[in-house]
Amino acid sequence: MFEKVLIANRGEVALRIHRACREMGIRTVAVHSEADANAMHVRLADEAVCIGPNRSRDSYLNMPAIISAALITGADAIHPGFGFLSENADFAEMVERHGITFIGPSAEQMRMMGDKITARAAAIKAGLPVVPGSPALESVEHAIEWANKIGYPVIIKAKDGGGGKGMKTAFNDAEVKEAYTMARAEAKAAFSSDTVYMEKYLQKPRHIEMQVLADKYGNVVHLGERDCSIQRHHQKVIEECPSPALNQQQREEIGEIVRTAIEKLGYTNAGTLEFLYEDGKFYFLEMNTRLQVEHPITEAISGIDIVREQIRIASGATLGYSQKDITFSGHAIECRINAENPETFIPCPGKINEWHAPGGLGVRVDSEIYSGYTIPPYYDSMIAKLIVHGKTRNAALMRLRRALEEFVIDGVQTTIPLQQEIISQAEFIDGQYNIHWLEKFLEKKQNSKPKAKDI
Ligand code: MV4
Repeated sequence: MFEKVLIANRGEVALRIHRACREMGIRTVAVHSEADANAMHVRLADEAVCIGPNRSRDSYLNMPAIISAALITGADAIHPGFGFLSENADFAEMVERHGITFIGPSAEQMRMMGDKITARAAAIKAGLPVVPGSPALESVEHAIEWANKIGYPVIIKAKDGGGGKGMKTAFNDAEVKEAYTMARAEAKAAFSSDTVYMEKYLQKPRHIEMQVLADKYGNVVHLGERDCSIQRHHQKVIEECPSPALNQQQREEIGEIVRTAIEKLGYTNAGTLEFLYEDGKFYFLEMNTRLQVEHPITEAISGIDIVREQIRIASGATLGYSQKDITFSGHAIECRINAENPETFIPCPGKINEWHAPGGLGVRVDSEIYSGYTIPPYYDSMIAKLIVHGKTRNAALMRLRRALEEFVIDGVQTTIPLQQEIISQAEFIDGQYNIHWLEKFLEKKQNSKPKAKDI
């Protein structure tokens, strides 16, 4: 097992990784920007190294600085967390070249899944149900030809896409022409490549993802699904598991399909397969080759510490259990609490005057925040994750309502009022929502507000 792990991240996930390491008797090295010198994970880590100025590209994305910090402190492994360098295959390769273990899949696997076109091809080969789609589109004519082969509506996506950038829908030939040009231009601006491809556009799907764990010896398990359909502008707001849309048979079926696909792919460490789910069918979209923000809800219902498993797998340990040993109990829901105005979503960094996190049975709060902490303006606005677990979905919902009510955050605005509103809506309570539900709800709210001329 590793003796010392460097945590190449900040915020709550840095603390999450520190906690897993300490429980395994592993020492930790925190790396931080100048703005994060007083962060909780820096205080708790056994050692800390300042790796650069405030901007992410000068610090948390600064590969030579991070690898130097690992070499100087004698760390044997690096955990990248999520965001930043977590899905950067070049970084994983560079880490390994310096004799340090990258806690994650191989650079080769990361590269294959990072390119949406090769990921789709690999998924098809591995037997996953994939949305009907095209190879790389060579021209407008080629795009129109494929749109007619697939059938309208279609969506054009960037091969290196993420967060919805470079994504355009089209409902007829004329729209394909425009969507193709726009998608390429957006992809070129946002990513290094302007290569785009096409898929059948699903109009009212849910976003359901599957968590997997795989060791280096071909042992693979899935840890069930998470329903992440409650989102706005590609930012998840509430996640839950199990999905209210699936029954036990569907869950076991997709679980086994995913498990054998991961076996065939030879993928290792933790990963998440994203699907759209519509009319009882799953459609693979892409795979995330990292730990995800919402991993704690899976931990709640499976009892498995996913970060601990990532570290064990990277160190060469065997999983030590198989699918039949995994049992799920109850229901879990997570709220991502952001320091933002709950109506405009404008980030609200600043000083936390008072902080009281909820507690009690079935309540977990993952956060780096403490009273007197100042949220720097340079990074993501997520400041806490509230995770509740109950025997049934209704019990989890009641517990979430209670925990949100108990939360005291004074000094900055947060998304808590919005989350309280969402969980009191009939559609949410009934589990009847798709990926568009939250944005439609917010639109309705905006339209029902009195306008200046009406007052
Ligand atoms: C889609 C889709 C409908 N049909 N693909 C958005 C981000 C990227 N990861 C994939 N996305 C979508 N791909 C097909 N063929 C709808 C979306 C989509 C979406 C997906 C998951 C969660 C929220 C979403 C919000 C808008 C669009």
